[in-house]
Amino acid sequence: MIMNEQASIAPRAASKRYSRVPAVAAACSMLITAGAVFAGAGAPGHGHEKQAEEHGYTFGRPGKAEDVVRTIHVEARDIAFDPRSVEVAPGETVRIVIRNTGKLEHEFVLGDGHEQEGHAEEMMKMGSGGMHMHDNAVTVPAGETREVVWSFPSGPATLQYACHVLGHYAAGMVGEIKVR
Ligand SMILES: [Cu+2]
Repeated sequence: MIMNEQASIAPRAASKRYSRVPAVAAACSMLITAGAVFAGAGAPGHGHEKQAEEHGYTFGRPGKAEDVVRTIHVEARDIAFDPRSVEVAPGETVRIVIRNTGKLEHEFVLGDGHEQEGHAEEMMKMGSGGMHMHDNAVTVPAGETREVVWSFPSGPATLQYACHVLGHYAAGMVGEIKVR
């Protein structure tokens, strides 16, 4: 009974992956097949694609360096972003370079309102020593530079970039990304 259920679930999982990432699926059809077999046996999935799926980004996806069409520079100060608003085209893959010119550590978290709320909650749970390693978020120590490569949604949207170091978001350390 259980084996039959697993056998019917595995092919669906495989075809779903295939439709989401045709290039990867084509290059790694052997691995996908093997992955489906392991999924049927109850082994956990792994990798970038799986992480994005689990995280459920609703505001685009992690970008690939080779797809980058332009670079946007954002300065993180004590306590604000400059500029406070940027514009990108729908579907565009952009490299965002964040330079911390302040004396405090800052974060750059890209997302919609829901994502910002979730991230703020995570930071509260972890306390002031919390660190984040997500595709859409970086921690930028004072005097340093980090980057995020992001593929924006194919339709119009309004997103945010925010710093969730305790008190910074409330102090107005947030910017707007207009996708249009
Ligand atoms: Cu900050």
